[in-house]
Amino acid sequence: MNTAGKSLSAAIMGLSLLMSGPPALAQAHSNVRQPAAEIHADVSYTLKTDIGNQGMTFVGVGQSIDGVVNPTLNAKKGDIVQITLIDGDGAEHDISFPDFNALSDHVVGPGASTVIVFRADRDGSFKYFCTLPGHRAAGMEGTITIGAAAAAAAGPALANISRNPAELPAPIARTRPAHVEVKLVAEEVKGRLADDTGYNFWTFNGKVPGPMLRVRVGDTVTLTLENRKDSRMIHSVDLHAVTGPGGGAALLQVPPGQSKTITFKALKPGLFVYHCATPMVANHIANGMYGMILVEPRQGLPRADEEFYGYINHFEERSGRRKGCARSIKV
Ligand SMILES: [Cu+2]
Repeated sequence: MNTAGKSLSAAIMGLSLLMSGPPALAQAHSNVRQPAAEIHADVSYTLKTDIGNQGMTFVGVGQSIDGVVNPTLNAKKGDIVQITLIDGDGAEHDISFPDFNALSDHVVGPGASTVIVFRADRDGSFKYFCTLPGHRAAGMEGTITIGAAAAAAAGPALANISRNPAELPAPIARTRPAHVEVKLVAEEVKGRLADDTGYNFWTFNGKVPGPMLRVRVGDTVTLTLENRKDSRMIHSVDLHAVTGPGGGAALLQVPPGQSKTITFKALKPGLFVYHCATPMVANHIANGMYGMILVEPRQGLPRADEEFYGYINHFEERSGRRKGCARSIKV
């Protein structure tokens, strides 16, 4: 995710050669300064234009805004803000911060760039956009927040809900079946999907994927699913290692604030998925409710130097101009 723009690093390194001064309009306002070498910017951002399936947009390059569409820029009151605009699509564009009388030169042609510098002399949230006819309406608009508004917009830091791939149970050393107890907790948690973007994940045990379960053929497994009191949804578990109805899901539909338990015998060796199987099932899975159960064969598995556990999933942020909500999800 957010890989767009990374290939531009070479282009950015060469930017000092390409810097052009602000246009005539800018010189009419003392607020806007020529980006001469002696000016020290307190905050600098690079934006690259893009025309794609989200319409026309600015895409952040580098720092915390890398790959973010129409990113919210932040500065403190009094900061000298430097904006570098790169033409990423070849069409003609510019960038304007009208509240600070800052308007860039036009950029035309792939890789062309320009720089504007202005002083953020007021607190608040202000728009930036491309002034070419129709471009703002097509999506080239974002926000810069200055001062207290910036702190409020940033909000509390969002937790990383990704499970550490090194977090998995050790290989099973015993040679006889055992009775194994497993507890899963359905938790709906707001976590970090990308910089500046939170998402309400539905999880097993607070992380995605859910914990890896590890048993041996012949083991008897007692599995308890608790659904936290603050959940909004019913949740369940369907283990593909379980041959009973719905892989256990028929007995494990758990309303918020309750727990249910099943007992099953691990009959077949293999690596099986488990997931929430509460309608709409695909929604519960896409929101993070999946994991794996490894049923080791009687003789165990060949030794490995290292073991890792993970899933690849894919979230797409389609919100474009309205960052902060990821709407369309594929797993
Ligand atoms: Cu669920």
